[in-house]
Amino acid sequence: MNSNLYLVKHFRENKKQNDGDSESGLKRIHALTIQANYELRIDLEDFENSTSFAQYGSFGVGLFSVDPDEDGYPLSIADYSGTAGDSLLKHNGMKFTTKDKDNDHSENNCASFYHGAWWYRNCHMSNLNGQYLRGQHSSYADGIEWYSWTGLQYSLKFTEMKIRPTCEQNE
Ligand SMILES: [Ca+2]
Repeated sequence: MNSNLYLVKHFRENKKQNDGDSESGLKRIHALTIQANYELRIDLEDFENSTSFAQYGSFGVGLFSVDPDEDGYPLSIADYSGTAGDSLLKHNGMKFTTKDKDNDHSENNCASFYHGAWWYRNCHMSNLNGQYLRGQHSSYADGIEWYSWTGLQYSLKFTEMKIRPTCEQNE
């Protein structure tokens, strides 16, 4: 379980760096999540030190892809519970968009437009790889946003995505 957590952390760091690097992180997440049913927990913290979380009983990327890289690592996500509200189920089925790879449903590139990399639709309810804008900001949706908790003009202080298998059979 610890190694899995590490991988997700690594995944986040990759995504924070450059678009090209996100692929190796996604590749690892894919390799894990095709092996068993994984759950995802997202922890959030604002600048008043309030915390919340969103948990998803089922999470994976590229689960049905013959070539996940070619396919853009589509997100499979279901079964929300938590205190942050759900800001990710609407992204279910969406491919990962970076500034280099436009896989979203917008006529623009959502990653360029909102300064992140994510499973954008047209464009997002959450943007956890957005810019670190330190709380309330006047620009729109280009910070680290989780819509159902703090809206689209509040950039969170801390976020963390963790996954683990829901049964002990694998990994
Ligand atoms: Ca687009």
